[in-house]
Formats: sequence, structure tokens, C-alpha cells
Amino acid sequence: FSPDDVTVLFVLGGPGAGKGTQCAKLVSEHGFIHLSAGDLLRAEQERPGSQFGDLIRDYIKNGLIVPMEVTIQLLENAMTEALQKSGSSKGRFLIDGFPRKLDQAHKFEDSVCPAKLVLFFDCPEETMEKRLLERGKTSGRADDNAESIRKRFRTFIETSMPVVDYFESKGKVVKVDATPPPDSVYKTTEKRLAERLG
Ligand code: UP5
Ligand code: MG
Repeated sequence: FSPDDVTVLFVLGGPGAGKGTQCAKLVSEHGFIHLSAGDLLRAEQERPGSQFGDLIRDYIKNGLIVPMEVTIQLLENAMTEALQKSGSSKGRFLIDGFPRKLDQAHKFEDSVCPAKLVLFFDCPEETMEKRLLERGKTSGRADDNAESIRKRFRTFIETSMPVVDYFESKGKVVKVDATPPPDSVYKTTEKRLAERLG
């Protein structure tokens, strides 16, 4: 696909901020295509014959960032597939949970497509921790436990927040308070996006 035909929004925020929840709503009401980097990595981990299964499992459990070659390839493939499926060369993508490191941001924007905006869901750690521990009772996610959550928070602060700061310095960040209930966060998100995307 050509970068000129696609609109990319990065969706960032700490673990449990509600990225996936909000993306699902934006898909059903605004026709975005949602690609979660974490979901793609988890699917690749389970794919029989994948050469990256053990590596991904180990990184995710420890809240570490999988080498970007793997993630970017998965994202690019998924974008191509989604466009093929939609039967159109054009599409609007929500890339959820990526980029998590500054070099990933640069690489993706150089080799795939620059982001139009970054949607940043801002949420206190305490709130995110409660949500993740609650979800962990049923999610089956290997990283929804107290120890992995602590590691994910550390990686987010040390490595991923600089990505948000970088896009902020370019005036591309739309920041939304992700503490209120999902419907309220969604209303704010819709309003902010409409102001910026028209
Ligand atoms: N919930 C959501 N919104 C709520 C609200 N407003 N009020 C109350 N509850 C709310 O939500 C989390 C939980 O909170 C749910 O139970 C939800 O109902 C509730 P969700 O929408 O899933 O939040 P999200 O921000 O998507 O949380 P997630 O756990 O998916 O965030 P992470 O960023 O930690 O997970 P991700 O899947 O993106 O990444 C996992 C791991 O993959 C990373 O740690 C890393 O190891 C690896 N990874 C990479 O290496 N590279 C990448 O590029 C991406 C991931
Ligand atoms: Mg998610």
C-alpha cells in the first residue's frame, strides 16, 4: 500500500489505560481499522511454526519490548491484509500499543507510514493496576499478574513515555483523561478527534 492512501493514528497509554476498549468503540462507530501490536504479537506467539514464539512469550511476561523488526513486520502485514479484505486501497488505522520506543517510532514512520496523530490515554498507575488485576482474574494473559504489571509500568515510564513526549513536541498528541468510565472517555475522545481530523 502507499503511505499516501492510509491514515495512521498511534494509540498510546499505559498498560490498562483502556486503549483496546476505546479502539473497539472507534471501530464500530467511525470505521477505523484497529490493529493492536500486543494482540498481533500474542497471535504470532501461538502460531504453529513461528520462529518467534518463545522470544515473544519471554518478552511479554517480563514487560519488555519485543525487537521492533518482529512487531513492525506483523503490523505491516496486518495493514496490507486489512486493506485487501476491505477491497480498498485506502484505510484509516488505529495502531494500538505501538510504538513503545523512540527508535520504533522513527523506523515505522520512515519505512511504513507517518502518523497523523497520537491518541494518548492518560491514567494514573493506581487505576491501571486495579483494572489489570481485575482483568487478570479471567483474561488468561500471562502478564496480568502483580509482578509482570510492575515490570510493564516501569517499561512504560522509562521507555514508552519518551515516545509520547516526542510526538507532543511535534504538536501531534491528543491527550485524553482515561480515568472516567469508558463511555465518558469515549465521548471526550470523539470530540477531540473531530476537532483534529474534521
Ligand atoms: N477498562 C478499560 N477502560 C476502562 C475505564 N474507562 N474504566 C474502567 N475500566 C476500564 O482495558 C484494560 C482493562 O480495564 C479491561 O478489563 C477493561 O475492561 C478495563 P484495555 O482496554 O484492555 O486497556 P489497554 O490499554 O488496551 O491495556 P493492555 O493491557 O492491552 O495494555 P498493554 O499496553 O500493557 O498491552 P499490549 O497488549 O499493548 O502489550 C502487551 C505486551 O506486548 C507489552 O508489555 C510488550 O511486552 C509487548 N509489546 C511489544 O513488545 N511491542 C509492541 O509494540 C506492543 C506490545
Ligand atoms: Mg490492549
